[in-house]
Amino acid sequence: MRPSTPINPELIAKQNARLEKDLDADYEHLGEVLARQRVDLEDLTARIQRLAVAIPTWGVGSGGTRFARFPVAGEPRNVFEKLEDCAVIQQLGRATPAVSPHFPWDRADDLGGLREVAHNYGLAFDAVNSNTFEDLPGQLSYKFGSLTHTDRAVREQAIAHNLECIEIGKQLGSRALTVWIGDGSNFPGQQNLGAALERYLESMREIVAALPPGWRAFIEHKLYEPALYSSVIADWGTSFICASRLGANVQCLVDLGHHAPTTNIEQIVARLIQFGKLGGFHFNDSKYGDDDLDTGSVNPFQIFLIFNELVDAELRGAPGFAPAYMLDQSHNVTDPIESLLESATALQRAHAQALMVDREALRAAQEANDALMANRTLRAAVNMDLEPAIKMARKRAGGAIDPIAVFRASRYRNCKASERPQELTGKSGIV
Ligand code: RM4
Ligand code: MN
Ligand code: MN
Repeated sequence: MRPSTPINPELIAKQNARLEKDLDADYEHLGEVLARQRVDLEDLTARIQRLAVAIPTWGVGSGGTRFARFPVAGEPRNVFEKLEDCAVIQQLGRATPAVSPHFPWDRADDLGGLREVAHNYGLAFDAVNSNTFEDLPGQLSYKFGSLTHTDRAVREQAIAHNLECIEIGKQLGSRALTVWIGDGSNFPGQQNLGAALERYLESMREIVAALPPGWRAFIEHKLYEPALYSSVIADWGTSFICASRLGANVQCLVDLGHHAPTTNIEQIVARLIQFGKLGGFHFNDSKYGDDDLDTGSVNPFQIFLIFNELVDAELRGAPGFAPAYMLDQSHNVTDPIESLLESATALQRAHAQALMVDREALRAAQEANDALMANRTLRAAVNMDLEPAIKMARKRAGGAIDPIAVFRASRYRNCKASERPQELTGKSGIV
């Protein structure tokens, strides 16, 4: 069956036709520039097309803060409507063929039907995210923790939820479980720091034992929030040691916003690659903390430096290297569809720039301790305008040369505003 297309393909074709001539000229020129550097543009374009980034289902709704949430008109009200928005992003941008669901937020009675709907949009399911940081009516409370709670009954409930997520994931065709817990403490002395981590390992052992063959579990660390004095899985060191203890199918997930400002994240990435424990990413950008701003909007150079490590690992065939790329951001003042389109492009750009790094020159400069030349080699790649390759990759894959322009011209948001009347809940919160 042909994938269903929420945006009229003729609109994409019409808009592309207007931009094609300029793109062809720019692409040809870029080809000449790259040829001078002995780089094949067609090869670069093909590599750009191969980068796949998953969309988080919670990202297509408006985000918010502890203070308020200002929903965008026509935002999705359930997982099926979220899939429709993800399909728009994929149809226009062609870099996001998978969706990462979050349970119980995305609960659906007919999982087979859900998988079918995704399939018809040309979408697959990536890592399943569990949620033991919120209470559900009638359940034991996670106020004082979940997988690390002092009460065995609460830990068992949290374990059971993760097992259910694996079961759901099996039916959706997913092959990974991402576990992020908010567990920790707000007061010095509140928690026995060692005992809490012991309980975490004990709980995770049960979850890992239930992973089907070929599945991975990703441990996501986060410095602070909701726990404000100590978090059980606060940093990559804790994440790494737990992943190492738990087995070969457990790896670390790096959410860019989950570190102290000024942390050298690319070095963390290099370490995890070196020891075969890099599971994947939640990409976003930040200035102060877990801001969940759009990827590449504040510090695109950092994303490039991370991709510099990733490309290096790929080129040298680092063992166990198969990171899952996902976005995880909160769109408080923009249209989430537009933000996610821009963010996926930011990742393609950082990836393409990293592919342009002259690895031989870099190695030579490093060997010679020529710091200036080494840094210049990196910046030479960043300074290149690779937009024609990114646009061509998208166009050839059936997407829009200018996805935001097509999205706005489609009036999709206005249509959804009348099709999806919202209930005013007055709820604040991160999602
Ligand atoms: C957390 C973390 C998790 C995400 C939740 C919604 O801060 O980033 O990945 O599932 O937010
Ligand atoms: Mn995250
Ligand atoms: Mn986060």
